[in-house]
Amino acid sequence: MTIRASASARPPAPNGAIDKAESLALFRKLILVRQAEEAIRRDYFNDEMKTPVHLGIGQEAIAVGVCHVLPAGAKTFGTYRNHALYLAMTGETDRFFGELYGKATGPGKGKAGSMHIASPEHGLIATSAVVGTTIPLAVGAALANQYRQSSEPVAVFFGDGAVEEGVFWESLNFACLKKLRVLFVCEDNDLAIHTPADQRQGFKSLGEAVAGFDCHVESGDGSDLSGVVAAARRMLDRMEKDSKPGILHLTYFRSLEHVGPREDFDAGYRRRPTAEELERLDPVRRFEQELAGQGVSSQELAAIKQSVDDQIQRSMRDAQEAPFATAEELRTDVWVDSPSAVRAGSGKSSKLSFRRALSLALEKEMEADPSVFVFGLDVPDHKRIYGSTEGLVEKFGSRRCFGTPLSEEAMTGAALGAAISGLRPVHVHIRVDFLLLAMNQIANMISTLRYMSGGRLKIPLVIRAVIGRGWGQSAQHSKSLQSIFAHLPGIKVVMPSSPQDAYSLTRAAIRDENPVILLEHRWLYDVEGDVDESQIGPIGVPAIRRAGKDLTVVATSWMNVEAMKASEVLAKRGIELEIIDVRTIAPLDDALIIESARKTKRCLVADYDWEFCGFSAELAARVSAACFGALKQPVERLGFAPVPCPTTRPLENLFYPSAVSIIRTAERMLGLSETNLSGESFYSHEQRFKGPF
Ligand SMILES: Cc1ncc(C[n+]2csc(CCOP(=O)(O)OP(=O)(O)O)c2C)c(N)n1
Ligand SMILES: [Mg+2]
Repeated sequence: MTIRASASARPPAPNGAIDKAESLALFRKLILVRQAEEAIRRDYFNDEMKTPVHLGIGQEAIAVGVCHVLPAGAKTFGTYRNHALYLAMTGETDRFFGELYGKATGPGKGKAGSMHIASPEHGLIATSAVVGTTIPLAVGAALANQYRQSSEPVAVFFGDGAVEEGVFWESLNFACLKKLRVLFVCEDNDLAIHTPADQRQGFKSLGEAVAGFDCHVESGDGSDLSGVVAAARRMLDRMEKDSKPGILHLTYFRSLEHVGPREDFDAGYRRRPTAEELERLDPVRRFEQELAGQGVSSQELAAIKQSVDDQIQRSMRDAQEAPFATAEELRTDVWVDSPSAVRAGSGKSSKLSFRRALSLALEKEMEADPSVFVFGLDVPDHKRIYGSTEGLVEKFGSRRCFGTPLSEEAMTGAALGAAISGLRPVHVHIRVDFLLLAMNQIANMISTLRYMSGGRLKIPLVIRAVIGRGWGQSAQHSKSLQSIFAHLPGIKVVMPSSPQDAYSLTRAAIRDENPVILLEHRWLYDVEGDVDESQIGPIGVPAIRRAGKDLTVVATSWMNVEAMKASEVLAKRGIELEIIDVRTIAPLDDALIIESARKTKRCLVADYDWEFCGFSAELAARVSAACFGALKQPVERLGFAPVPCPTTRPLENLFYPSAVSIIRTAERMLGLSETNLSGESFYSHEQRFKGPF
């Protein structure tokens, strides 16, 4: 599917040297990058290009040289300093300048700008303004290649600053462990913004620092284009023969300020280079000299420069005149618009536990689609995430069901990389709390990538995470965080509360073309219920768990169990609660809830999360606005106490909202006296739930 103009189908000359025709092709790419960036510099002060530009003048040879030798169709990933990579991979300037001027003609329709520009159809899959963030995506893309038994490499470009990020080491570790063909290209200018490496790094060189990893390593001069080409070729050869990651560590000198069009040698953080250094470290001058040595005339070079300049000027003019995205474009490209998978049940059902419903859903989807795989920390061990991944490794093998290192960010990035490479990963976490370590990937990448790609990328990725409770789970093993995840655009957040939903919504989540986070309450795992195995979905629709006329109780996750118990108690007094299970937190379809609140004229939101800035506030606001005249009193909310979850049971029981708090709130809302609860046996899962955890 690649249309990469720069792909080199040419084999190297027999002695490994670059012949004249290849040199001229390389020169054209090099000069395209240089002249495009010089043009940006000149035009930037006109204030029409409203995007931060991280220019890479002096750095061009690295992307140009490496991309030149990548096989056609190979995927690449980059950073915010990505103009060279974009132009080397695409060879085109129309869409490039369209994006820089923020126009609808850009590959991201102006939603990406310079820092996030990419062109997946040319093999540049994603770039990112957050340092190190695309590194695990490349690992995921390489995992997808290995999964499909392809030996194609994936290249990721990053600066010397990125090797200080944990995600670099996590990604390298996993790539080495799995022997993935990832080419890690470190573009080293010794600076991260204005701070030199010796003030940031506790190691002498990257080569020494990675010495213990099972990968190929080579360092070189990134200003020397033919040297870069040769080194990249050597590295790809080694990776082809001995399947392992490769690290290409290339030094270079960048002449301009960190961001923007100016020189800043007088700013005090670095010295002005000498004329000799400038000559030696400028890849264009250096390559021109080499070409002269090969007998290329200055007229030939001038002709190439002129033709490149014509291309750039034309593209800039067109981009300046191109339209901006229309207002409708603001809200497009968040979701893949295809409807969520839905299949009606057959009416036949059998009793299953919530945990078995989960494992069966995974099994069915893995059977149905070979691109589905399930992975995560401890997924295939003997406990199998409380049995929810039972049987998968036996049935599908370790290619499709495997454990991971403790690397939440990198593994989430890898899942994303695999998803945008056409696989359907299901990434499992034994606690929601640990997802916070993956928040960079979730909030900065999974949530944004489709939008910034102008709708080109889709992310069929499922993240399953367990909500812990009881037995001293306390502050760091008990979060649910649906409000936080739902706050991020582009991510579906689903909270099944019955075995049927655990089954049907998991199957639908795996079939969804959008990223879905499934939050599963640990106590629900033992709940048994009828499951119709034919039913898939629906994601995005709440369910009435109990019909009633007096008060609408809208519940999430475990709060459905508490609400049902409350309804049994109140029914004895003739009070009928209508209980609605939200099921899908985002995107929220509130129609059923609003209809119910209009009918009962009272609404209580019982959310399994904190109240402050929480989902319950969102729902209360919506119901209040939609049912303003119909409500007999303000919407009420129940949620966690505004403290971290305590360990000791007496305090923990006060922390969580419960059937009792629902009953007391309902009584107050309905103007009833307090029911005597002394004869009631409240279902306490605590009594059934035995440690050690
Ligand atoms: C995770 C993260 N932290 C901080 C920043 C702010 N920042 C932007 S660029 C940069 C320096 C990165 O240096 P390097 O990786 O060497 O790339 P270079 O700019 O030299 O190309 C920093 C710290 C960021 N974008 N992302
Ligand atoms: Mg740097």
